Amino acid sequence: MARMSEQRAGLAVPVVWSEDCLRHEPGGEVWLGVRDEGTEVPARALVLRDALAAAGAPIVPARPHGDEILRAVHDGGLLDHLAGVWAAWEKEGFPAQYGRDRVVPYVFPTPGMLGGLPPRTPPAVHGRAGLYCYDTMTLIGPGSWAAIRGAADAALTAAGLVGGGAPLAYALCRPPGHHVTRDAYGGSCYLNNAAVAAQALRAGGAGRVAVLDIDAHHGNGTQMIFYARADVFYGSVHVDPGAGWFPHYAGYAGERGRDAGTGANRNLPLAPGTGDEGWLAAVSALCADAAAHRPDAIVMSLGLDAAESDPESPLRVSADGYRRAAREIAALGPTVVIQEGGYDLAALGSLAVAALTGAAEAPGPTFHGSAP
Ligand code: SP5
Ligand code: ZN
Repeated sequence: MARMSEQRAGLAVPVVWSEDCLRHEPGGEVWLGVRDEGTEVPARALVLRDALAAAGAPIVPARPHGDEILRAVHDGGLLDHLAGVWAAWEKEGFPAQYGRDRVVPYVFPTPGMLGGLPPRTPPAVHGRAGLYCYDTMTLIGPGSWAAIRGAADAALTAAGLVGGGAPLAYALCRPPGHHVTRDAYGGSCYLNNAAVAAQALRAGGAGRVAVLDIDAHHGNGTQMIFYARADVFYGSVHVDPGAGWFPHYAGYAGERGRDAGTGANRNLPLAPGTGDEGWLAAVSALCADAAAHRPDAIVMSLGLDAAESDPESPLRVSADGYRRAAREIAALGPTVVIQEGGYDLAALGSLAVAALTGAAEAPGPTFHGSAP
């Protein structure tokens, strides 16, 4: 019974976990023509899980879900490609005969290349590898699809908990997802877990959803999935892509949505070196904008790479900064937290505990509203 009281005293946030997330071993990233070790490694997930469990959070297994929500936010071609490209690559002998142990594209059918020609699906898998991918940093190996699908199931499970009345749930998604558009993956992401969670909340009866993205990088994928929609607001604070940071081509302040979605997109790019003060001011501005859209539910894209010690970004946010930001965001409504980036293995655990502690402090109403 000591155990139970310990749990009551601990972090009261369900941590949705899929063991399959460990099976994705990207084996590095090809950056500027050279294959580096890469920082999106399986150990990230173990560090996060163990720190949250030690803080008392219950670990909840991800439940398998069908493809319906996935196919609402993604092109079916992307899903089928991700599910099958490794097997095709292996069948062609790339790993065994040519030493190519991961799927890495080398030709990308950009609009400039095609000049209006009809889209084709090249029969050769090495030609097809670039069809749904926009960079060279996002490698695919034998266990990748199981992990990608497990991460999406974790997002769907957490969305189900919040849709069922929980004020807060966290999906420990790995690989992350916010760089994936409707039909293109990149940035160490393969399926957009945050967009999947938002769409699941909509399907579960939330009329309006706000996605707030505090990863160090702009979530270009989530932005573009909802860019023309009024029912899902997207807001992000991130390092200024114009200052030389991924994703380079999106994340600028002038991107405000289009058609019905005009005004429902908000970017607050920050200068490299920005710390707690500037970052939290931007988070507050974002929260005010999100609140004006009167969301019934919130998705928080929680990247922990804005932390000062992170090797992938020049922002300088502290653990206490994450705690305060997450508290303010979760106060907007019932919240599904989706793990995005964060690469300093020594800091990840305490950053996640700080963020979820802050989120749990928020006086959030639940989705179904059990108040009299
Ligand atoms: C989900 C997420 O955080 N994706 C990040 C994608 C950006 N990756 C950019 C990698 C650039 C190469 N890394 C070099 C590290 C030098 N310190
Ligand atoms: Zn990031």
